[in-house]
Amino acid sequence: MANQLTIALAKGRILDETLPLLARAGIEPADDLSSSRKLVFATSEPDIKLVLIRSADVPTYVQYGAADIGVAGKDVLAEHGGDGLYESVDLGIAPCRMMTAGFEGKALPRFGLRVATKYPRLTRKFFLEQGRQVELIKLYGSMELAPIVGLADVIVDLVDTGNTLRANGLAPLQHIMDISSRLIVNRASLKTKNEAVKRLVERIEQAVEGDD
Ligand code: PRT
Ligand code: MG
Repeated sequence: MANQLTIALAKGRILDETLPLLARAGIEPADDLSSSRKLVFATSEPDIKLVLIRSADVPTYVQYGAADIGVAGKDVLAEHGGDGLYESVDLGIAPCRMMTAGFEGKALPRFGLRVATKYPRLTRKFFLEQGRQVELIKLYGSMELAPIVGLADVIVDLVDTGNTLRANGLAPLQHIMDISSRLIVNRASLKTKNEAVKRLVERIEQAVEGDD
């Protein structure tokens, strides 16, 4: 239906900050998202539904139009590459930094540096721009463990307070990029559902602006 919109939301920390924002935009889920096992939720708006998926899957759902709109971290978006997506508002949600990290003061090999990360594409690009070819080790979580057990020389991970690195005897080394969550829109929906999409994006924009 031309005016039915689906919003893809990531479970976890982004969701906790997105729900109040959506509520301010007048969109409230019909059930309690945190206690329900459902994946699709009706909302207070008859034409808007929510799907709840893993953070790294949000760009893919929106790219293929399975969701018209989504909320995802810039880290996940940049790693995905952004095909088929229009990146709209910076929601300012879940801010952090993408950094390289490792043991402070430890000499690193000039060649064959081993880097463990959840973000292979961004990591390769970052080191290539520095003229370094690295050996990438793809992990799905707990990157901090890799240097400790000798799996990698350094990691590329997100840093907020720095507590996780410190607790594991590691330090942030190089800043790669600032991260926050963004509203993304399927490029085809922007055309086929232009009015409805525009209205929804504007409501969310206003909710962000009224945030302070
Ligand atoms: O659980 P799943 O694998 O599905 O996804 P996920 O673990 O990526 O989801 P979740 O809920 O953790 O949310 C991830 C998104 O939140 C990321 O894509 C970022 O855009 C955003 N975000 C913001 C963060 C952090 N801050 C953050 N600090 N995601 C993860 N962290 C982790 C970091 O990886 C490290 O382990 O927190 C630890 C560091 O925090 P500090 O405060 O100790 O420095
Ligand atoms: Mg997690």
